[in-house]
Amino acid sequence: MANPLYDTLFARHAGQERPFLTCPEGRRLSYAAFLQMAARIAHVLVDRGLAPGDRMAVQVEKSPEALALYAAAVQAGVIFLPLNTAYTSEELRYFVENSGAKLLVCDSAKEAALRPIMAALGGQTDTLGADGKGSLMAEAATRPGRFDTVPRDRDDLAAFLYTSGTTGRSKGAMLTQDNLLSNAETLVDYWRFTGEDVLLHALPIFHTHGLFVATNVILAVGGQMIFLPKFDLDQILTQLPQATTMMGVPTFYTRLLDDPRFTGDLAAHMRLFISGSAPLLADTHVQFETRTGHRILERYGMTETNMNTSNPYEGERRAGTVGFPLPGVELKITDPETGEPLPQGEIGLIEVRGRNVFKGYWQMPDKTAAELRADGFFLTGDLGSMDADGYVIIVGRNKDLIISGGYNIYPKEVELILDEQPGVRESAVIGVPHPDLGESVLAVLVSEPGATPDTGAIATALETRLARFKQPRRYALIEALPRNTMGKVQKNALRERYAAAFQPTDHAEAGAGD
Ligand code: MCA
Ligand code: AMP
Repeated sequence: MANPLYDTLFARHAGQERPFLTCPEGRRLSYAAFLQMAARIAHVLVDRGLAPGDRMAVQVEKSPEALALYAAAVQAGVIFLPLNTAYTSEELRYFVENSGAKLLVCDSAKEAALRPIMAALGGQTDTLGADGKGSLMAEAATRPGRFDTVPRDRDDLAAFLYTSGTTGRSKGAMLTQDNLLSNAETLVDYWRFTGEDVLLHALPIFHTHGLFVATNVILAVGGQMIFLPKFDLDQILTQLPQATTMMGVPTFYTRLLDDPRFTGDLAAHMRLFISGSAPLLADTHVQFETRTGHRILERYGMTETNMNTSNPYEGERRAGTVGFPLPGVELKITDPETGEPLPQGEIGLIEVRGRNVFKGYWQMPDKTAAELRADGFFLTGDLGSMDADGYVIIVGRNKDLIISGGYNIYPKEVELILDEQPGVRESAVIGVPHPDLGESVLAVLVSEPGATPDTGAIATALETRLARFKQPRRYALIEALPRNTMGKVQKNALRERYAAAFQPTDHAEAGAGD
């Protein structure tokens, strides 16, 4: 095939008037219309000087045009680099600089701040708003609705997704056409997707979950999506009767369960509910089944690997587990110290290998070598075990990661900025249980002698430096951080101490925050 990803997901629907996207305000787009839009955009990318293998950074609100930009990148052989809309200009600067992106497509509201950054790096900027308007689509409107697809190989790169690291600097995970395609095809079979499916899509499209898992699976079968700009409980309840399937992070399910309008009747016609990106509490699984009769299908993945494991479509979906390794994915549990496989039932590091596993981190050979073994096994940083029936259970993380509402936060990145703040001697950032988001961010600060850090002023200072979801929601002042004999901060002790900080009854010691 000339361009396996484009041909399999997109080209096969050319000219088809079947519906592809429905938006809540009533807008509908057929496959034919969507592909024409993508072709027009692909012409603009080429005219902007983008060649196959060049990077295009994209920080735009969710819209059909934003999705067509992804299709256009694949068709033109350009590497697609989607970025969270919550990132500040300062965060964005790093991503475009590190990736060497030649073009940035951003919201017009951010253009004034971002255009100079791109210009200084020798790149160009185009705009695309939530309403589908801006310089990109104005240009695209003047271009032909057909574009000669650029040939690509299965091993060529299709996307960079940045994922944070323990050092605080994000790493660009390089994903090939084959990584994305093989995983989409596996998931279609495993979850029994067909062209009859209508997916209720309320996830952001700048992460693996919403962009690749949800969208690629629907594209692979020629199904439909109800394309919501974001998770909105009222809209979900209104649109659910038209859908057959939904994918979400656990917060979607806890919010649905908290609403009495979400009844068994409303969900009765649904074929499948899927959850991932963060642990689904066994309690949520049970409550959901009690309310609707549906067992949520939980699966487990990562930016670097796409999806690794899934509970079965038929057969028992076991609460508190992430199911079995997917076909084509090898999974082993190893001793974190020695790397040796552990006997069944023991807890160790989860390692995975398969066509789904990425090619490495962009221009970071040392980090790649540290996490991707020469034999192809990737060290996920997740700790888990396998039960006697082969179900994988994730028990924790070896990596210092917080997952809030499905978004990842690496404490080091936040701590480095907190440590610069007046009156702060040192800091420790931890994730503590949160009823809505699963985990939320709490910062523990140690004062400089004689100083009292002003947490209000610190919170303000962080606003321009870090995306809102990474900013601590609570601050606590402490005499000294607990350390072990090696001098390492004992975050477990802090997590225990502040475990109730975000619980509704709030007996927390921590102050200031929401
Ligand atoms: C928004 N805010 C958040 C989050 N989202 N704060 C902490 N954690 C979050 N996840 C902040 C906003 O900045 C704002 O702050 C306030 O919360 C309300 O914003 P709003 O937009 O109304 O938020 P929301 O609609 O309530 O969003 C929560 C959400 C959303 C629905 C859980 O974050 C979401 O859609 N998450 C999905 C993330 C996802 O797709 N992850 C997949 C990663 P303020 O009011 O103070 O200004 S891919 C992955 O992990 C792997 C590969 C996998 O396995 O899938
Ligand atoms: P990311 O690197 O942003 O893609 O986040 C991937 C991480 O999310 C994984 O390494 C896990 O720690 C976590 N994760 C994803 N799915 C699940 C799940 N079903 N249960 C528990 N953790 C999950």
